[in-house]
Amino acid sequence: MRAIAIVCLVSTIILLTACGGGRCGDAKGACPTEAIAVLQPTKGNAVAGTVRFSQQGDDTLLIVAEVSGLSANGQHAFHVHEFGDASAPDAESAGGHYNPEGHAHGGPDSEERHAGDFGNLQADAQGKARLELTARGVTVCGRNPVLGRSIIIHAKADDLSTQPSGNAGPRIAIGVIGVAKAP
Ligand SMILES: [Cu+2]
Ligand SMILES: [Zn+2]
Repeated sequence: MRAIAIVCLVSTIILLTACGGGRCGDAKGACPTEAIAVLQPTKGNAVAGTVRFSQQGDDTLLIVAEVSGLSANGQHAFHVHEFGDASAPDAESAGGHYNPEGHAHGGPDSEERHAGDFGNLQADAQGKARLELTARGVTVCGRNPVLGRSIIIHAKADDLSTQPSGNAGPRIAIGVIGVAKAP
């Protein structure tokens, strides 16, 4: 009896350890590592595109954004916001920048930054932008998970310093971050 109890206790501890840090997912035990957000324009805008998120190791994301409908040659702030709620026509329902560790606003390379601070997209003369970015301190569904939150694009550039959100102006597109189909 005692041996069985010990085996049970040990396997419970192993299970709990394996499920720590939000890593335990469905019955297969897998947490998704690939996510996608399909952008939809906010009211009065015409932005479209996709943003793909690929988890690299324990605390890094590779982000690939392909966006159209931006102002020609403009810079546009690009952040993860706290909520995956696109219900408001101006996307204010998405809340503020995703900031689970209580830092100040910054840019993707700043020492002090929100987890969701991804800097700016640079549009070309046709209003199209493509960005590949490696961001630290965020994952798809491990530490500081972006899954179920939203990606927002703003009308203006993020100055990477003004608190709390880089003086980036209105929200021109939003995409809710969901599980991506396996490539
Ligand atoms: Cu934003
Ligand atoms: Zn921020």
